[in-house]
Amino acid sequence: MWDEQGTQYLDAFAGLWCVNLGYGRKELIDAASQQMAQLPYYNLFFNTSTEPVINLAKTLASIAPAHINNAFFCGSGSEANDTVFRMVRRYWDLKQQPTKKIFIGRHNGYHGSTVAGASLGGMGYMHKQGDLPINGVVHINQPYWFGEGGDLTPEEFGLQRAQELESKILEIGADNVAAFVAEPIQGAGGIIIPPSTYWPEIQRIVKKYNILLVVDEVICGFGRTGNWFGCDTLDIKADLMPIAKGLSSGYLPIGGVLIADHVAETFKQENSGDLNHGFTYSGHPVCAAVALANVNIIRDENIIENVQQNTGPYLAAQLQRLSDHPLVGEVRSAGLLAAIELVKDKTSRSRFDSKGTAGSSCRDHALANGLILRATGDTMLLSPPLVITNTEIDQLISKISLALDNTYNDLTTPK
Ligand code: PXG
Repeated sequence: MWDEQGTQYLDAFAGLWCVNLGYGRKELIDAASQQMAQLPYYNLFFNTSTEPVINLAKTLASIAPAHINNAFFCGSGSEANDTVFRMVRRYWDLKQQPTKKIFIGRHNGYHGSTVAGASLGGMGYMHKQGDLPINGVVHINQPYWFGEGGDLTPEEFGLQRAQELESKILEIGADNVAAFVAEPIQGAGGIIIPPSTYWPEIQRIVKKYNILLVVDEVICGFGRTGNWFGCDTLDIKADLMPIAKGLSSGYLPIGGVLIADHVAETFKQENSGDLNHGFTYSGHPVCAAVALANVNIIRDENIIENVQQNTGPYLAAQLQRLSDHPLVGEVRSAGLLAAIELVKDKTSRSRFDSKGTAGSSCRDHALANGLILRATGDTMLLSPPLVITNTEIDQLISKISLALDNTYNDLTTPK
């Protein structure tokens, strides 16, 4: 990318976790203009559909886990989570279990900025505005070992945090709980990769208490973690998967919810009636055409295999070399999603302060050095386009090294 002065940047954040094919892919631009010329708009409401939407749905069914073969389309990740909210409650009504209405999300989870999305998410700074969360949404703690694990091993901690779900269900009563909602790996919250014990235990619990499992794939989906979905990487069987961002590489706004067969069947049964939900731009044909072209390129150019076998492991190995840096408490990654924790003391994992000074200083030094990344507190976040090469990863690492050195100097030089 180049700014208005012509300064060049490496965008190691892919716009906002989304420009997975990188900027300037002609095929995506052509897909948009061709569809625009052929049919710029038609709705999906009255038993009608359009070709790009039908083909996109078919293609998504072919790449999603085997038990997922239906899609609902909308305009964004937030709308996808609002759709989940309405769909899940309607599902339990149709199942004759109308008391199952409460959603359990996680503190520091992110599911969007609409009323339902921000409520399902657990961002305190969002909840403070507008009296959120709305009724019927509660939260448990996150599986963030580095920040909150204390003296427990990651495995012990992962189990403990997963078991908070069971305690919460017992407190509310399983007959009142509709769904558990979580990202496979938290994105905006700080690229938090749960300990290996976490997801197996969560899945045991949702099964035991007959709770739907909503796995938000808005960031993890479409190759980010080295498989089509975060669910594939972490071996999670979801009932509903919100998607957006990498679905179109951000070229046009489109989101959706991928729906497991047993849930979709409930809505298709005779006497179920319509789910009275949808948006003017649900399955917008131009957005769908671009999404379809995007998914086809990811598949035909073996981009996911390359992330899994080449660039992902290469990034992990290069990041590992930064762990000796005095500021670095941990590096972690899954595919091309990576975090660097900045600390004052490596052993106790303590921070310089609670204001995220180290993180924002590192981000500013990186930017001054031509590298775009994001800081959440003192956690540096990387989510480069999936087409990044190993040579570009070398450039990324040398720019981060310099930013770390400059940050360390700032923090340790007496003023
Ligand atoms: N779910 C997840 C997991 C997300 O990351 C959304 C839903 C909402 O998608 P839309 O398309 O409505 O924005 C997201 C979005 C950040 C940041 O600061 C992250 C997102 C959005 C804005 C800022 O990292 N993620």
